[in-house]
Amino acid sequence: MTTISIEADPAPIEIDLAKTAFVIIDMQRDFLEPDGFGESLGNDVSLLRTAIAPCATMLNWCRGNNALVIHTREGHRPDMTDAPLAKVQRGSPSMRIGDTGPMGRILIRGEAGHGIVDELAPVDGEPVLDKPGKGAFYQTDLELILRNRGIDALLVAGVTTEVCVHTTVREANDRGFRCIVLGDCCGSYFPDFHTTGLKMIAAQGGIFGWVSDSTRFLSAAA
Ligand code: TIU
Repeated sequence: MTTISIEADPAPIEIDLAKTAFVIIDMQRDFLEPDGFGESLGNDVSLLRTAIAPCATMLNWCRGNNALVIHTREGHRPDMTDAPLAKVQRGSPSMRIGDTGPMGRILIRGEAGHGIVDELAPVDGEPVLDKPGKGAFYQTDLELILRNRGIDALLVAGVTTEVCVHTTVREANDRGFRCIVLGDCCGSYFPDFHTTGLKMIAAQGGIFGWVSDSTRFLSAAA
């Protein structure tokens, strides 16, 4: 057991590293690179790319210290039987889920755009969860994996802060997991949503969890 105390908002938090997982949400080309789903919705994808380097640093630390790393990807089966019509038809994007773009069919499993960016590519032994929704617990075996490994705290990273990261943190919090969101490892197409999204997590005594960053985590873990 290695217990460390991480500086965080609203207060420092103690975690046992053996009971902690690093969960990286949806760091996929479709969200982070031009010509993917994010851009098809009218977003500037460069805003998310600041999260890549700190996520890579965290990954490196986790791999060197045998911490459980879990990657998620948002996307759908090629036949799209798991894609709600209400999701596919939402808004007026330039391309819809399932349409063919420069990185293959948008948000479809197996396509290049659906894959995780090269800088954060999963390695053997790191579970990769395919999720059809925004939350990483919805219709996945994430909770089973975490319970089987005796995990009670999650270091959470990924995109976007107010959409898939927030949804996942809320789901995890209701299931009794303590979430420490690493702000510099997250990103949003809307900088004010990122800032407010993080504030919402730590407000009211940490209503959804704690907010810290990779620097504060690494100095606590050193
Ligand atoms: N992964 C994730 O956040 N999916 C989204 O669709 N996010 C947006 O901000 N659109």
